[in-house]
Amino acid sequence: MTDPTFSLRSLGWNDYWTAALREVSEPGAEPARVIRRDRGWIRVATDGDVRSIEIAGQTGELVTGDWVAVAGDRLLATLPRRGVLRRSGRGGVEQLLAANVEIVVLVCGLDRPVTPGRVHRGAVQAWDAGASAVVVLNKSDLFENAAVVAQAIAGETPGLDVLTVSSRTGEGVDAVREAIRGRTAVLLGESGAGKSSLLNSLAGRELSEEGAVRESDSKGKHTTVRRELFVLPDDAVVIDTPGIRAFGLAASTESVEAAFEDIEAFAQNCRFGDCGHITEPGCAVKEAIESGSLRAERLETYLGLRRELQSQVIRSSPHVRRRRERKMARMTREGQQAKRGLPDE
Ligand SMILES: Nc1nc2c(ncn2[C@@H]2O[C@H](COP(=O)(O)OP(=O)(O)OP(=O)(O)O)[C@@H](O)[C@H]2O)c(=O)[nH]1
Ligand SMILES: [Mg+2]
Ligand SMILES: [Zn+2]
Repeated sequence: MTDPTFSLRSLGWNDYWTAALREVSEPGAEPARVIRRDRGWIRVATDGDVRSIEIAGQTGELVTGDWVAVAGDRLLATLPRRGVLRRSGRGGVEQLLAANVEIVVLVCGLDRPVTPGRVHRGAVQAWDAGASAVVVLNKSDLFENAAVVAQAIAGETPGLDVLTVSSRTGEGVDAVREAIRGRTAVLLGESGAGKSSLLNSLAGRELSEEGAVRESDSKGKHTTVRRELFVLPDDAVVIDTPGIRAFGLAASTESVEAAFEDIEAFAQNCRFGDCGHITEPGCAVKEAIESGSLRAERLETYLGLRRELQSQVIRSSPHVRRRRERKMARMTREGQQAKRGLPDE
């Protein structure tokens, strides 16, 4: 099958990228967007053309969604990213998922339990990439109480829109189309959740292959095997991704904190600056739960994410571990100085 061709604008090009390209300014430099990454090759779309470019060794970090400058079939440069979606894979090794993403669509299948913790993680991943997030509860045709689940998830994830969709019947798909209009979107979610089906439903034709789920437990069969960028007719770019079974969290502590602003706000009033909100006396977060202004489940999700993040940081490398130990030592020293009323060095 031959690739369709696109204009730069339909690929997401705008003034920001024009300026970024000017910095590269090599004679003959032509902008292109990475639509697929294979071993040793990238597939790029330029203004009106699609071609493969060999990237032997030099650019291990290139991912789908990157903007590059090319000359013929030569790669000249990667334009500085506006953000990159990451996750940590096995052994805490970080993996880049997609670059220059503006909205992450967290697709959940209603034919299996929808867990707020997972939705939270996805949102944190999105925010870490400088993108917004929206939750899509797909397969509403299979489940009568979709609205109830939607309400429950919305309650657990303040600030996130939750859309109820059936990629099969097309119900609710227009709302997704509105949410991603004019932007680069990434579909994230478990295998079998219906990411490719949603993409096809948005496009009105089969762009990406769909696969059946196992009857016994609704598990997907990992039909989509690579991340690939598609251009929709109504002004949106969508990156379909393979479903991941265990998704690790590659995000900064800052973005977890941003996702839980309410808890951070209560924490300002904890007696201890480093309160863990577990058993400490004078914990304002615990008080907020007792008085009913904060839900206990939300604190649990928050503490869980923070624990996970910390253990990942520790696991990831001896270098990071040493840095962390030095930081701990410094904090302890500063704490002692504060107690003794000494000025900072
Ligand atoms: N009833 C119903 N089935 C759906 C819906 N959306 C997807 N499916 C089915 O769910 C199965 C999995 O869909 P896919 O789109 O392949 O799932 P995916 O998330 O892309 O999965 P991976 O590519 O493996 O990550 C297919 O059999 C789809 O036909 C829906 O809204 N309703
Ligand atoms: Mg798929
Ligand atoms: Zn506290």
